[in-house]
Amino acid sequence: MTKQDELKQLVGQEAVKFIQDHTVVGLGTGTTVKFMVDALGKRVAEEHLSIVGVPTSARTRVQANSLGIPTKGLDEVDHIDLTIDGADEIDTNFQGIKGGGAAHLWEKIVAINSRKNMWIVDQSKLVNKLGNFPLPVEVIPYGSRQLFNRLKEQGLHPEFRMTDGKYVTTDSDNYVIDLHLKQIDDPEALSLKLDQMTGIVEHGLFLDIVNTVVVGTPSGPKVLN
Ligand code: ABF
Repeated sequence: MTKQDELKQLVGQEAVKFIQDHTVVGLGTGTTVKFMVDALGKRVAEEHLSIVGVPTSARTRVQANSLGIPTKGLDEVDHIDLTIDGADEIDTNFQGIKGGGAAHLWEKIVAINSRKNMWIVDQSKLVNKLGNFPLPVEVIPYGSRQLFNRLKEQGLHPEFRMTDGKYVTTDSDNYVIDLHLKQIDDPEALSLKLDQMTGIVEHGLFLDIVNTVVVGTPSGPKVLN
């Protein structure tokens, strides 16, 4: 296990301590969350916890179910008490970029329907300014090439996310375009601009969403509120 994975496992295990019995928990996506779900499955089995997980991706649902964690869709629960998710970048204002795993649409839908949101990250995700991580944008396939050209004309350095020569598709069968911006000086303004572009379903700027960040550091997990 790499040093980074050890930090991810550390925060995954720390995050699970915040889960109470009889709660509805939003389960994020990514390798850090994978460690958290593993730890949660252990707690559910050992303490016979009665919880419901609301997954943010098909792969998280499969993992949770395989560990005996009951899951429901977002519209099958009354509310979510706490969502625990990963992130690709978090700045000093607790603003984040998510979507490296092509799941940010469902993640954002679950997050805005959660009473509390927690991100679990290794310390490499903490940045002064967002943008070095390419900003994921989920787009409708129809007209996406025209949209790509429009993004390029606006100097947003778009690239279709591809794998093995094929478009990466999301759980909603959309495409992902990553914006290689290097630095985002005004995330709020960029968020508004992208929200107004027809064909864009959702972008990976998560602004004013998270309440608590658990950071894995060599001296142990740090809980930031
Ligand atoms: C997910 O967690 C994505 O939004 C984000 O890309 C990912 C972080 O990945 P990892 O935990 O594997 O570093 O929520």
